[in-house]
Amino acid sequence: PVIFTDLDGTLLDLHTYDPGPAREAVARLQERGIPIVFCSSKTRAEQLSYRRQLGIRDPFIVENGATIFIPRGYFTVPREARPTSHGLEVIELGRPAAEIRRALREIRKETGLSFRGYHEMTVEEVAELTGLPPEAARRAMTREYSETIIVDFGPADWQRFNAALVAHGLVCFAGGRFHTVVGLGTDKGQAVHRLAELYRQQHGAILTVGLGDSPNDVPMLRAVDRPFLVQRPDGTWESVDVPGLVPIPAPGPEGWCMAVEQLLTQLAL
Ligand code: 2M8
Ligand code: MG
Ligand code: MG
Repeated sequence: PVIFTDLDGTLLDLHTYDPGPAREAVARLQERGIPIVFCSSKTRAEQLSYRRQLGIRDPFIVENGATIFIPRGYFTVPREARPTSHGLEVIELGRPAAEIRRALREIRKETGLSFRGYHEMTVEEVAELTGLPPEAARRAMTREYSETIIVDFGPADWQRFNAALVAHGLVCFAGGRFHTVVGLGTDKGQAVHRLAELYRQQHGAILTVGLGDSPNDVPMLRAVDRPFLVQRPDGTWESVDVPGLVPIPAPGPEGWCMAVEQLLTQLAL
């Protein structure tokens, strides 16, 4: 199998950003040579830091499906990727962050709707808002293919906002707490399909597994053979429509462990 996993609220605790008990489950997968592919709204800088911390060397999908990073030499099959820094190859699927930020400023003028992006805040503000230490807040702000926004308007204005986004070739996804804007057509699911195809070219048939907690995980959960949904910290599940979905009766990293346990038992691994 290949595991595609969300980070915040799934592998990481939504509030402490720590994998806690999931470290052990990560190690169990690694002992069995099972790839763990991060698929999150987090940036390249943020994900590199967690990969280092957990000793994970597999490809990773950043900024809500906007880009795939692959360690050089990981696949030997031909692929449309170009070399970049840190010994990585990149497959860009989304739009550059600078374009997204420019369009968001235009949308604000056109609609009069009130929202703020990370790029309009100080490191201290983002740290305060997210509960991340300043260094980690800086990594979250180093966005290459998306912008995270905090909206200051009610449900009635969402239709207008979404229409303006589409007119500018953009789309917005709800994460665990905030909203992240990416290029239209970008989502976690299409990145999973693309990367799963590379695994298939390299290894033949593979079983794909997905773990998530939030609405932005739905396209990823729909793209995999075995979709798992962990609980929110309050012990409820996000209401999502995914065929074959397995709800796990525990939140975040605790649920992550239970899902891995279930999977390894089912596959007799
Ligand atoms: C944003 O992601 C979260 C998790 O899905 C969200 O949208 O609620 C992103 O900006 C991410 O890069 C950042 O680390 C996180 C901090 O909570 O917020
Ligand atoms: Mg999440
Ligand atoms: Mg996420």
